[in-house]
Amino acid sequence: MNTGFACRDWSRMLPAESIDDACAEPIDQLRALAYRLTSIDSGAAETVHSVLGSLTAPLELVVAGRAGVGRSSLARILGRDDRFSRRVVGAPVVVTESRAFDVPGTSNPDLGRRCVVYVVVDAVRDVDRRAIARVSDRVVVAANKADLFGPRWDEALGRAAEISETVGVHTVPVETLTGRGVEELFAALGPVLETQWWRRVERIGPELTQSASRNTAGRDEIEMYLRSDSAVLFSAAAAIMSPEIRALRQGEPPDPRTADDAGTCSRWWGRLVDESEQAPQQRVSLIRRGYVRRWAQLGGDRSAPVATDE
Ligand SMILES: Nc1nc2c(ncn2[C@@H]2O[C@H](COP(=O)(O)OP(=O)(O)OP(=O)(O)O)[C@@H](O)[C@H]2O)c(=O)[nH]1
Ligand SMILES: [Mg+2]
Repeated sequence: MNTGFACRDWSRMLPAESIDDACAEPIDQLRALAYRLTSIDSGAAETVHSVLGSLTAPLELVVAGRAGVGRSSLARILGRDDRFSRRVVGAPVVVTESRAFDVPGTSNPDLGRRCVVYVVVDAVRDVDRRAIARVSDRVVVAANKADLFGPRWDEALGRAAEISETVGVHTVPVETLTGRGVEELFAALGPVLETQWWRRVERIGPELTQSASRNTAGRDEIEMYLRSDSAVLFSAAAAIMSPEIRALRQGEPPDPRTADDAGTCSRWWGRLVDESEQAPQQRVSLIRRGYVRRWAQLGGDRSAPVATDE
């Protein structure tokens, strides 16, 4: 799904019109690495193939909630809509429905690492709050049966805003009977699915590093790849898309258009590496490294380096 809005922050590292365009070169480079490794180190080649496979594996979206809230109706609508037959950078979106939460005598379902549409009707119970909190980085709440909130859509929007306030998660009113609100739900789900996809990209560096330590024959090729602009910028784009980084980005300098801008960005993130103890350091340093690469790509003067790369 080429949602294109809200979460275009990957373009700070991989400037492009669309997420598919942004990722085409990094994915080609991974394919080229797999090809080079085939004749040298089949174990390492297999790791790269499996990393590539993870990027196009289905992204699961599970519709969850208590019994009778409209899970089946909503899963049907989402599953049938052709916006969902599109892909997130090659990964198809697959809609499933979970067992009901809060059924006496049964345990609540485990939503795993999937993206979630959590359906509530009017009352939000503790069980809903707990379930939503557990998946808060990858969920949109659907306040279904909006027709029951009142005859006017304003009332549904107001109620959804109240629910959002209570659960701390984007909440969209929907009416699965009529399809009303589904458009807005799709719009809210795009960034959630894309964010989850970028988490796959975040696994590439660690997987390849591990493979390099195991597979001696392919080690040089893998390490050379990991140092390349393509690999650094792909990982940095993934780091910048991670929800864990969001709060830290307050006051970040604007999108870099010149080498100077990129230098400013790299110094800004460099200070976070030094100063902030709570910051997810690995992501922060990846982002800083990404800006150093952008600085060089934008024509930064290498004889007066903005910052070291490692
Ligand atoms: N008024 C109203 N009723 C709805 C709406 N959406 C679903 N329903 C009704 O709610 C009931 C439950 O809908 P389902 O889609 O079966 O909900 P579910 O969560 O899958 O239910 P179980 O599988 O039985 O737990 C059905 O009678 C639907 O017709 C809606 O937008 N407005
Ligand atoms: Mg059902």
